[in-house]
Amino acid sequence: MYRIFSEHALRPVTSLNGLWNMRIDEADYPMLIPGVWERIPALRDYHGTADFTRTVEISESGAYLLRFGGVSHTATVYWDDVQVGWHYNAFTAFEVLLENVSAGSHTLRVTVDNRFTKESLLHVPNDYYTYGGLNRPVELHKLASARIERMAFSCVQTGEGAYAAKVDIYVHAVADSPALQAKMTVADGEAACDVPALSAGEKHMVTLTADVTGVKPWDIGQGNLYDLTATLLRGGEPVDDLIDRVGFRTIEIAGEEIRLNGRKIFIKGFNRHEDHGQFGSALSVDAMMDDIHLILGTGANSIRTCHYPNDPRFLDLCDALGVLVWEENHARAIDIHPEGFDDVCAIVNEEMVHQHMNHPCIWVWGILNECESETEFGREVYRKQLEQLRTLDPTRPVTFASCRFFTDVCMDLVDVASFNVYPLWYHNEHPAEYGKRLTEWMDTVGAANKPIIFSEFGAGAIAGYHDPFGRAKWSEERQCDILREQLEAFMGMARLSGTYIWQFADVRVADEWFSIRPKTMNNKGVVDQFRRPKMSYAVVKELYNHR
Ligand code: ADA
Repeated sequence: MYRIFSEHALRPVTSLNGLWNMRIDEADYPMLIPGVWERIPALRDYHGTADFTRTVEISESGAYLLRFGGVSHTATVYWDDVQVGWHYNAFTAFEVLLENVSAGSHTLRVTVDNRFTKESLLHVPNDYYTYGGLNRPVELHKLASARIERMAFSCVQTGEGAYAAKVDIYVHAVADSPALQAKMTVADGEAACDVPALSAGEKHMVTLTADVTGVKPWDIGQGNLYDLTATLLRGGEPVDDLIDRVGFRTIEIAGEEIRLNGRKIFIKGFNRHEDHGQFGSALSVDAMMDDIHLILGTGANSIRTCHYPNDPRFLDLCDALGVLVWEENHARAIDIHPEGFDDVCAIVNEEMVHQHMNHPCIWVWGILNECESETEFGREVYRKQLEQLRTLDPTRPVTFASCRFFTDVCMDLVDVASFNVYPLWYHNEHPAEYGKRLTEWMDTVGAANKPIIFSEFGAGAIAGYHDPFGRAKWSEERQCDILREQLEAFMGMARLSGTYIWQFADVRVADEWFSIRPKTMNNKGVVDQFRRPKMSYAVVKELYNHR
């Protein structure tokens, strides 16, 4: 399912995962969904379109909702050969409302396109791979005349184990709906209010607050979660429901400090792509869990979702295991000038925050990794998107990872200043000297009195390559040397509030990057694409466990 727990006790939800038929150029392939076509050897390098089709049996006529966790990268959805939906970008979910569906057999078809066209502004040839398929779960919901579209949870601490919980409940009238009651329970708190009569299609938001006591805070390694249940009732009879899992914690930026539950913390993280040598971008929950165990095994406490919103099931696991997450929108060093770029980013930003803001693991929102933050044009793009994030979610700090060394003009716009640095890999200045020089400059251009994070650093190693004559670059030994020098330097810098190693695992990259990426992969992982640890895994484990 879309989450690792059931979001509905009342609303009937059917999983549409499983065997679909995929057709490419008159050829038919059985495809297990979630899945990407690159898992079929003959289609490993296929860039194009494919039709994914399955039959859906409807037992009771009425209104239904299709929910796609992610389709890579463009989806056109047909119901009985009538187009009913469209979505761009593989890393956020989307819904399709089906009204007046008759009982019987229906055909669901999704035309998937992973080509790099001029319309594709975010998925471009890049240092990660754009797979093709239904990379996340698919669900069918049976709707009543009114539904809870989503909830937005936040909390303020009022005492030891005591919080004021606030929940915005977004109601959507699927058909004309008489007045209802909305009710919310979380921990030992509950609240209710009236919802006015709504005409079909109308939406209405109500806010409920409740004091909770005796809760265990969510913290690093303490994934204390509580079911948040919202219910719509008519005359005391439940009409619809929505269940989420929330955590009670506080994140605040106090000068140069990042504070979790009032305590200064140091972020020890990894960058992790949704990519696996066996699953492509459609990792199973088991594979996600194994990744988290491997990351926690080094003593790390955080994961950066480079460079796009992650699967909600992965975020659920980070919630449950107490792993801090830097989640960011979908962008990696891309052109921000094309017409429509602002609009497509605004959509991804809204989908990311609306869909993921209740995850306690997310401590910061990021945008536009290594984009044009050194020009006035770029500054306006960053300013607008950071402002959008703050409006969508005033409870979390915002940041972005820059690579505009000594030229960035956006450091004053963020709550946390972050840079991607690669001393001893892309240049030879010693990490301690480079880090000091860069942070001192950052403090003169807007980062002063803010936390600074080095959001990427690392080195490449071809898994299994051991230089017989020394410690050549791309040998595992050299990766150990470089990561050791970087980590010892950066973790010893009082000015830094955190480090994210680039990167957890080797990942596939676009074919166009072959000439600068051996094996057409980004080989800076401390484990290979099948999660086999390199020698550097032990170096990180030694150093991340020191602090
Ligand atoms: C950049 C970028 C990463 C990756 C890295 C590298 O910092 O943000 O996605 O490409 O460089 O491996 O060089």
